[in-house]
Amino acid sequence: MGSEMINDSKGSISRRNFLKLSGAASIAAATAGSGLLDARPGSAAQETSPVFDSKYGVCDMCFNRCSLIARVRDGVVEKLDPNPKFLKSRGMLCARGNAGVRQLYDPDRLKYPLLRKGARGEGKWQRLTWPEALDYAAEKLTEIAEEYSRCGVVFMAGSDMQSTFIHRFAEVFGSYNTLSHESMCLIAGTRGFLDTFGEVPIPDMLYTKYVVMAGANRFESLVTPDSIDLMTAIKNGCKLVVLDPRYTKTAALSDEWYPIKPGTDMAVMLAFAHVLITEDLYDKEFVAEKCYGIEQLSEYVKPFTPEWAQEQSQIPAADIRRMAREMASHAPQAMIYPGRRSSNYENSTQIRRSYAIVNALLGNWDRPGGLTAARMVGLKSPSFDAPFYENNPDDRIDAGVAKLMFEEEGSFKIARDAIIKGEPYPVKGFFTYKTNPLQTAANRRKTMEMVEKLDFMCTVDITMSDTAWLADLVLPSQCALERSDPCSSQQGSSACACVVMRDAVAPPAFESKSMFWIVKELAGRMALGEYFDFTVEEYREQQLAELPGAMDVLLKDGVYYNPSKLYGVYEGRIFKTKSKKIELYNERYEQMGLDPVPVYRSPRDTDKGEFRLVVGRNAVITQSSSQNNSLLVQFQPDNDLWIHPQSAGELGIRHGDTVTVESKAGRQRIRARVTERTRPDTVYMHTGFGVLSKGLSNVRGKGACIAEVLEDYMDDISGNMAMHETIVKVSKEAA
Ligand SMILES: Nc1nc2c(c(=O)[nH]1)N[C@H]1C(S)=C(S)[C@@H](COP(=O)(O)OP(=O)(O)OC[C@H]3O[C@@H](n4cnc5c(=O)[nH]c(N)nc54)[C@H](O)[C@@H]3O)O[C@H]1N2
Ligand SMILES: Nc1nc2c(c(=O)[nH]1)N[C@H]1C(S)=C(S)[C@@H](COP(=O)(O)OP(=O)(O)OC[C@H]3O[C@@H](n4cnc5c(=O)[nH]c(N)nc54)[C@H](O)[C@@H]3O)O[C@H]1N2
Ligand code: SF4
Ligand SMILES: [Mo]
Repeated sequence: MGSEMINDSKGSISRRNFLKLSGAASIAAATAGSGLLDARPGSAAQETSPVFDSKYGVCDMCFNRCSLIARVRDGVVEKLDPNPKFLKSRGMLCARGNAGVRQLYDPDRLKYPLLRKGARGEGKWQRLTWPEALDYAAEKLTEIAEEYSRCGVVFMAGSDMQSTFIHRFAEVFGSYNTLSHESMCLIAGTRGFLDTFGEVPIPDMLYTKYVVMAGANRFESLVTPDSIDLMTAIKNGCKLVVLDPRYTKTAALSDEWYPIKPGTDMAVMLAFAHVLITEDLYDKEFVAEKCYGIEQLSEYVKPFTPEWAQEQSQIPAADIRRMAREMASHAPQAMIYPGRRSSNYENSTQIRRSYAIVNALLGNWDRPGGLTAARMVGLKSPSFDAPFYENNPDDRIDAGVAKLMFEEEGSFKIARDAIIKGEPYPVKGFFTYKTNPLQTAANRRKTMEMVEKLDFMCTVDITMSDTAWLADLVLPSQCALERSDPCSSQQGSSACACVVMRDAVAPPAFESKSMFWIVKELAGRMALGEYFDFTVEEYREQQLAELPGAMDVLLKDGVYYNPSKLYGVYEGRIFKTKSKKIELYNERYEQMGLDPVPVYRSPRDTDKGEFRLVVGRNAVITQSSSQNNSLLVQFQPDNDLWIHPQSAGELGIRHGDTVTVESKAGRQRIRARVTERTRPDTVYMHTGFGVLSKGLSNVRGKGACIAEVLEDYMDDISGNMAMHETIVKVSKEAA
C-alpha cells in the first residue's frame, strides 16, 4: 500500500510509471555503489523528466512529525513542502524539515551491516551480508539470555513511529528492560502535571492572552502548534514573559525577559501563588469546585513573598507581584507554559508541579486560552500475549530507585549505573534504535564505561552516530522517506488532534532496512516469528479498526482528523487523581514520603571562575541528530561556549579564545563566545559536537561535546536526568 499521488499544477504521472521509475533508480543505486547520489537531479548522466509527482510523507527531523509533500522526479526526491492540510504545523515545514531531503542522499549514510573488528571505537569494521548480521545478532542475544537471563539485554528506542516494534520485540524476547529517550527529555514535567491534573495538559496557545514561559524556548525549540500559535497570539495582543538565564530568540520576541538565576523557578511560582492567594486574585469558584487542598496550600505559601522570591531568583519583587496580578486579570486566558524538556534539576518534578499549581489557581483548565485535556483520536494499540519466561529477575534493572519512574520509559541514568555496577543483576546486551545516548546522555565517560561492560551492543541508525561508533554490530536503517510506518496520533490543541501515516516516497538507499523488518527477521531466527506474523499495512488496519474511512482520508489528505470538543470536557467529570480533583496538595505523595506541596531548595551558589552549565538548542539543530546534515551545517558548523563579558573579563578570556571547560565528569576545549546573551554565572554550549565518530564528515573534528562535561544528576521522583545541576570551571588555555 502506498500513499496516493496528489495532483498538482505541473501534472503528474501515473502511479505505475512512478513505480517503474523508482525501481530503476534503486537498481542504479545497487549497481553503482554510491550511484544513488549520482541519480540526483542535475547530474549530467541523466535526462530529467519535466514532471514531478507529489507524495505525502511525514517529517522525521524531530518528534513533531509534520505532514509533508515530497516532490519526486524520476524516483528522486527533489524537495519537501509542507502539507497545507496538516493544521498542527499550521502548514509549516521548518528549516530542519526542509533539510530532511538530505537524509536520503547523505553520502555518510550507513550502507550495509558492519561488524566491529579491533578495539571499540577504533573504527575497524567488517562488512557483513544481512543474513550474516542477523544470524550473529540472534546468536549473541540468545547467548546472553541463556547465560544471564532475558533481562540481560536492554532495548532502547528513540522517538519514532517504529519504536513500538522494538518494544514489542523486547517483550517477546522476554526482557522488561526497555528504555526510551524520555528520561533525558520530559518525564519530570509529565510527572509533575500528571500528579496535579491527572493528565498532561495541552496548552491552548492560540487563544491565550498572557504567557509566562519559564525554562522553555518555543521560538527556537519548535513544538507544533505551540511555536506558531504563540507567534499568532502575540500578534493578537498576548503578552509573553520569558524567564531564562539566556537571551534566547524567544526572549528576544517577548514583552519582558528576566534572566532568572538558574534553579530558582519554583521560588517565583510559590510567590505567584502567594500573591494570587493573599490578594484574593485566584479563581475561587473554580478552585472550590475542582481543586483539592487550597487550605493547606494557602497556609504553606504564606512566607513566600515576592521579596523572598527576589532574593532567590534575582527577579524584582515588584515585577513578580505585577505579573501575578496581570495573569489574574487575564485569567483564564493566562498560563504558566507547562514546557517540554524538563531534564533540568534534581527537584524538577516538584518544580513542574509548582507550575501546575499556579495554573490551577488561575482556573485556566479546560478553558479557551488555558490548558486543555488531551483529545483521543481513537487509534488502537494492537495487543498481543507475550510469552512467559521463567528464570527472569523480579523487576526491571532500574526499578526501586526513583519512586515514581514511568516503567514504559525507564530511566537511562539509573539503568546505566546498574549496568556499570552489575547490580541488581548483570546486563550484557544493549540494543539501540534511533537514539544516540553517547551524545545526549549526561556524562559520556560513564556511558562509555557502561558500554565496556557489555558482551554485545547493536545499534540501528542511518549514519555512524557516536553510539554506532562504539557498537559491535551496526545495522543500516531506512530513513523516514524510505519506509512505511504505523499510524501515529498527535495532539494539537485548537489545531485538533489528528493521525498521520508514513509511506515510502523514495526507494531505500543502499542496503538499509526498516526496524520492523529487522525485528521480524530476528524473531524468525529465535522461533518467535509468530509474534511478527503481520505486515505494517495489517498493523495499521488494526490501529484504525475503530475509525472507518480513516485510511481513505489519510491517503487522500495525508492527515486524518477526528474532531471532538476541546473546552468544557471536564464538566461533570472527575480528575484521575487520588482526591478526584486537581491536587494543590498531593496526599499520595505524602503517603509515599514525598513532599505533598513543592518544597523549595536553593541551588548551590557558584564561586568565581565557576559557572552553571545549561543545555538548550536552536532552530537549525535537533539534539544530536542534525549536525552532520550538509544543508544545516552551514548555519551551525560547530559550537562555542557562551560566556558573559564580565566573567570573561575577570578570567582574561577574549572572544574567540580557546578555553577549557571542566567539571567532575570531564573536560573539553572550546572557543569562547563572549556575549551578554547569558548571565554572568551561567555558560552554555550547543549539543551534538565534539563527536567520537569518524563517519560524520561534516561535523567531525568540530566543536566540543557537552555530554562529556555534563554531570549526571537526576530528578529523584521520576528518574529524569538533571542536566542543569552541573557546575563547571572555565579557564583560558595558555597560548
Ligand atoms: N546535552 C544535551 N543533551 C540532551 C538534550 C540537549 O538539549 N542537550 N536534549 C534532551 C532531549 S529533550 C531529548 S528528546 C534527547 C534526545 O536524544 P536522542 O534520542 O539521542 O535523539 P537524537 O540526538 O536526535 O539522536 C537520534 C539518533 O537517531 C538517528 N536517526 C535519525 N533518523 C533515523 C532513522 O530514521 N532511523 C534510525 N534507525 N536512526 C535514525 C540519528 O542519526 C541519531 O543518531 O536528548 C536529550 N539530551
Ligand atoms: N529546533 C529544535 N526544536 C526542537 C528540538 C531541537 O532539538 N531543535 N527538540 C525538541 C525536543 S525533543 C524538545 S524536548 C523540545 C525542548 O524544548 P524546551 O522545553 O523549550 O527546552 P530547551 O530548548 O532545552 O529550553 C530550555 C531553556 O531553559 C533555559 N534554562 C536553563 N536553566 C533554567 C532555569 O533554571 N530556569 C529557567 N527558567 N530557564 C532555564 C535554557 O537556557 C533553555 O533556553 O524542543 C523540541 N523542538
Ligand atoms: S518541526 Fe520541523 S523538524 Fe520537526 S517535524 Fe516539523 S518540520 Fe520536521
Ligand atoms: Mo525532548
